Amino acid sequence: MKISAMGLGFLGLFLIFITTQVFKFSSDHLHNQVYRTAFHFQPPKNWMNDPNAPMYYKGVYHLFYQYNPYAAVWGNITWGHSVSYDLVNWIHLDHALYPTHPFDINGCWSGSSTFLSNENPVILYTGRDSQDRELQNLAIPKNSSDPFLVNWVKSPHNPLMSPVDGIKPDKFRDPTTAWRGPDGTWRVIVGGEGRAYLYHSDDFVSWTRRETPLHSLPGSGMWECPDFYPVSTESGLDLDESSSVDEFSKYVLKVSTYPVDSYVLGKYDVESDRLTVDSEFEDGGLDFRHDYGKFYASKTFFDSAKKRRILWAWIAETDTEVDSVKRGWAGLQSIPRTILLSESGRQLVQWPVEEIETLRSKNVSLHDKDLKAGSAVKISGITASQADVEVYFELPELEGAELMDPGWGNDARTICGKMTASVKGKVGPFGLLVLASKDLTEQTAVFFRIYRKDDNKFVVLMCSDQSRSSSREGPDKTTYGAFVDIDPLQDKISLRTLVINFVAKIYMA
Ligand code: DQQ
Repeated sequence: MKISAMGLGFLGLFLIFITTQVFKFSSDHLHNQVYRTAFHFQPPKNWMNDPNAPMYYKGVYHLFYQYNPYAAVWGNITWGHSVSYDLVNWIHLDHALYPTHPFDINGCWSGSSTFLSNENPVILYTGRDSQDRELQNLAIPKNSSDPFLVNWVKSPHNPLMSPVDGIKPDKFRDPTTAWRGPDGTWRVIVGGEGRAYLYHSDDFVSWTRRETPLHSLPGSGMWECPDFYPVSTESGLDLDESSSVDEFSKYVLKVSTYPVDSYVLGKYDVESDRLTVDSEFEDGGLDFRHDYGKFYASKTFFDSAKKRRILWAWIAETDTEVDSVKRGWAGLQSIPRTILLSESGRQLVQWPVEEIETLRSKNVSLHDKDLKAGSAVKISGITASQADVEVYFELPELEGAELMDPGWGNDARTICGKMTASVKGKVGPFGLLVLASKDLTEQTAVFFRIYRKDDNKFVVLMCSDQSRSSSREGPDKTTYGAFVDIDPLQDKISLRTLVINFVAKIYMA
């Protein structure tokens, strides 16, 4: 397998600096299984989906996750639990929550953690009862002096919130981290159909629903795994730090509507509980997403150790159920990412946590490579099935860029699907070929195209073409794409790609 930089159809000069790092393999014998990842989070076996209640407590990072203890398919949902000192190496513990009571007998579904005080973390989660009604429940650590928080006890007051007063019983789930207003009252939101229900409580046990949801958009489907948090241009903010939310800060409301995680930015007034959004979900084609590939049910937490906000998400790898069962596992978690508000305040920016760089070992660099139309530069000396690639493309002139066809609309993914890596253009495609077989019949192209718009501005389209990622029939071969908010006349195009057997995750700086 190899990685190549390609300049298909672009006449001009690129300067590329490539730092390719090969990740060290862990000695864990499971990593010898073909296709298991060595640096994304995975439990030793079986099915995993949403990340739940991530938190940092007494020097330890915790990750809980939706887990089937019996098979590599979704079902019997319990909370798996793992801990880490560095977000890279993980210790797998016993399940934290599993179906035991009428209020969660059909599954312990997603939820979040809240610190009632520094020494007092708790979990709110959704339980499904025998009639598949969704109920919100509380669990507390049995021994909060244990940094691993191994044992959890379900509150005798459960369920705390039930689907009454017109709430659809099977569309009421995934409580967020709660936050406390200056009035001392706790607030939390719960996902519903096209809305985020808002609840208040003074004691964290007795909750009252507010008449007005925190936000709603009729017809937008079930809002799974909502997430609500403040962001700033420079630092991560804790939910309770509402006082530090100034002109450089905003609030994010993220909702997961399968299979996409979208967010809106806005100002939130904690006293009136009013969220005023900058633009609506899917407003004029501007649908902001946490990611444009397989990345779902994401959840953030505030890392009090490094004062940053970290984002996790479930990556459903693209294979078939039959193959998952044969392999014995399904699902991984994204590399955790730090998340901030962009300088412009218009969108979020993310980057893999710095700890991931400790896995870099062998380094291969290429500098000042001139990429001609149809040419490819092979990067040798590495095993490309696991690599961390940084590339910078410098574009000398964009005179010849084609006009973007207005008939194409705003859907980058559709354009990428039409204009695949093998379709020549004026400025692009250029980018990387990863996980390519010797004869290039198998390859995943991560590439850019630059178009001119009517107003003579340029737009940068970024695509990830999986149509040739596998020669097998089963795996999903969707092509993904997004427009990237950079000015190619001013900025170099910089691309970071984390490559593993199953997934290539791409970050733009
Ligand atoms: N997964 C959980 C639900 C959530 C969904 C069930 C999102 O709580 O809405 O496993 O992937």
